[in-house]
This record gives sequence, C-alpha cells and structure tokens, in this order.
Amino acid sequence: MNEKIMRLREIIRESDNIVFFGGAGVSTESGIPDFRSVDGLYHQEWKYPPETILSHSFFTRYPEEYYRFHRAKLVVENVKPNRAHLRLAELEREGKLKAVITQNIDGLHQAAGSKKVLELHGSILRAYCSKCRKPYPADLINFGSGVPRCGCGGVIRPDIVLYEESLDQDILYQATSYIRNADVLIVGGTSLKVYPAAGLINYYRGNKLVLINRSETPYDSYADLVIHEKIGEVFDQV
Ligand code: CNA
Repeated sequence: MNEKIMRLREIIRESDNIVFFGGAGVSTESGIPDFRSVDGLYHQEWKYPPETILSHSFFTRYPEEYYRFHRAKLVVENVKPNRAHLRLAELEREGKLKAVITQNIDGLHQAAGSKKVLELHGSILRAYCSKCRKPYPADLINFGSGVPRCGCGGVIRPDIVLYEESLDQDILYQATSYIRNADVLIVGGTSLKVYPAAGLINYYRGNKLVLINRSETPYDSYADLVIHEKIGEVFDQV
C-alpha cells in the first residue's frame, strides 16, 4: 500500500463526519462510460455532440433522436455497484460517512446500500410526463423504441437534469450544507468541469480535502491529498 493510501486510511479512521462528492468516474469500473475519458461518450461517434443531445432544447425539438441516444448510450444493462460504491455504503453504516453527493444518474449508490444520496442531476431510474408530471416506470423510457407518451399527450421524460435546466434547489441546498459542515470531503471520479456541481467544493471549510481521480482536475492544487488512481481500487484498500 502506498503512502497516500495509508494517509487516506488514517483520515477515514479518525473522522465520523465524512462527505463524499463524486461523478461519472465512480461508475466506470462498473462498466458505465464517463463523458471525458478517452473511452468516454464525448469521444464516441454520434450525429450531434452529447452536450447538445442532452440539452432541454434538443429534447423538446428532437425527442426521437434524444431517445435513440438515451437508449444506446445512457442505459447500460446488468450493471452492479463496484468497490467504491460498496465501501461508501459501508462507511455510512459504520456512522462515519454522512452523505454521498453525486452527479451520476445511474442509481448505483442506492443499489450498493447507501441511504443518504443526493442526486444533483437526477436519475434515469425515474420518469415522468413533461406536461402533466405524472410519474412513470423507468423501463418505459429506457427500453423499447420511439418516443414514450403520456395519456395527456405529453412526452414522458427521464427524471434527469438536462443542460439548460436548473438543479433542484432543495438538493443543492442540502449538498452545500453537508459540504460546509464536513470534517473530511472526499471528491472522486469527476473532472470538476460541469457547473454548478463542480463549484460545490468551494463550500468546504476544513483542511482534509481528498481528491481521487484518474486524471488531473482544476482543483488538484487546492487539495490536501491527491490520488491519481482508480477509485474502486483505492476504496478497496481503505
Ligand atoms: P466526466 O466529466 O466524464 O469526468 C469523469 C472523470 O472521472 C474524469 O476526470 C476521469 O479521469 C475520471 N475517472 C474515470 N474513471 C475513473 C476511475 N475508475 N477512478 C477514478 N477516476 C476515474 O464526468 P463528471 O461526473 O465530472 O461530469 C458530470 C456529468 C457526467 C454529470 O452530468 C453526469 O450526469 C454525467 N455522467 C454520468 C454517468 C453515470 O451516471 N454513471 C455516466 C456518464 C456521464
């Protein structure tokens, strides 16, 4: 075990007020591609760039094309939580971790057993009518073909935050408050390039900011401990 991992172990052992803030890199070891890695969705061929397809205006104008992308790229079948998700759930049960704040939309933290999960960008495991807001089972949008419609005529949509849409204010408020009051903030598997989520780090006031990411991030120089390794492998050792 290297020195940095030993330091992280010590930080975790000494605290009972840890908050985790993560992104797509937390789920790549479960087989879900992220956006910005070399094998991520931004480097794959599609008619439009992902940030265009995943925008509110595109969804409204071209729901067929949106759903082709959604089913081909966002929905990955038979995925299971990996060692990062599982260890985080365990730390919560041990009373050490207060909350998981995630930009992910895959529901894997809950599948691992985490209870306090703040989903900043929603979840593809929930759906609702964009017109009357009636809830629908997610299978209706994640599988099959065409554009799913509600009895009222509205298009059924995933309960995710598309580009151009604002984040749920209550979730954002809770996330900032957990981060502000945390003793230890562990940030992992995120490029820290998507705002306003990435800006949440600025609410942290402590002196144990840990960054675990395969590649460099714009916040590396602010962190007290930076680990450029795979997050599942790191959590397996702490
Ligand atoms: P991103 O911008 O794709 O960045 C991911 C980061 O994770 C990169 O810096 C990678 O180097 C790093 N990374 C990849 N694999 C690992 C690993 N095994 N261990 C450590 N680091 C790793 O993704 P962000 O989350 O920063 O961007 C936010 C977007 C991505 C959110 O809106 C998400 O909804 C969206 N997204 C979510 C999922 C998902 O739910 N699983 C998948 C793809 C994209």
